[in-house]
Amino acid sequence: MKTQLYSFWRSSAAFRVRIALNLKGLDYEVIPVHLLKSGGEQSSLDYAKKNPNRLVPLYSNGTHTIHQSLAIIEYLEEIQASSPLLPQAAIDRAWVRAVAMDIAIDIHPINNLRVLRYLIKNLGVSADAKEAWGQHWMSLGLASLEKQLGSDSRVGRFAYGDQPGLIDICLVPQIFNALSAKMTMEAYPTVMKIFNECMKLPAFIEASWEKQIDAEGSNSSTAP
Ligand SMILES: N[C@@H](CCC(=O)N[C@@H](CS)C(=O)NCC(=O)O)C(=O)O
Repeated sequence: MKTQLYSFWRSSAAFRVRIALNLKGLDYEVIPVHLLKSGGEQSSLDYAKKNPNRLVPLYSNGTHTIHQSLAIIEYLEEIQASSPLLPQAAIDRAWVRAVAMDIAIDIHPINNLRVLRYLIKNLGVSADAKEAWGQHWMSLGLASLEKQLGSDSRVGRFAYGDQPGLIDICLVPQIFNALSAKMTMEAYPTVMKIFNECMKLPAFIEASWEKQIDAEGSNSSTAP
């Protein structure tokens, strides 16, 4: 049975998994979950039965499901050895995981849709203040990333050497979000160099927002 990925075109976490599946050359079917329509399909009873966290992505191998993008990607790494996403040496694997977590765990969740919604609906925050919130946390995270990647000898064409891996998988969707939030990126030359290298590869291009079957156009105001 073909594996399935519950995904939303602008979801950063789903985007990560789409890139990993493409890099691994694994076939999969995308099941769109619209995060905004009718209050968000992720909150429907049907979806919540599949994933009580009410978030995308959700991966299914036909028998079992896995949530959490990083867990899905580690699973893909274990079942498909080709195109490794993690380095060989334990110390390097730890570094790659740490930098990937900086993005996926420290930067991304603070700007998630439900967090932004809570700011506006429950705390009465204005649209401008919400935007400032997003830019503040993203720029803090990106500055730290730039420092780390700009000074580490393990960085090559990609974040670790000359093959794309876990850091790149997390970095590219975050840059899509930053660009969409109209952030200026001059302060992050290493990050942007890596981003531009990644975006030359079909695995990243095919996983990107506008290539998704549920894409609605880049002017859409949907949050990531
Ligand atoms: N830590 C989770 C994060 C998943 C997540 O935050 N998904 C977002 C889209 S990027 C979502 O489904 N948001 C829906 C909502 O906030 O209601 C992962 O890495 O999979």
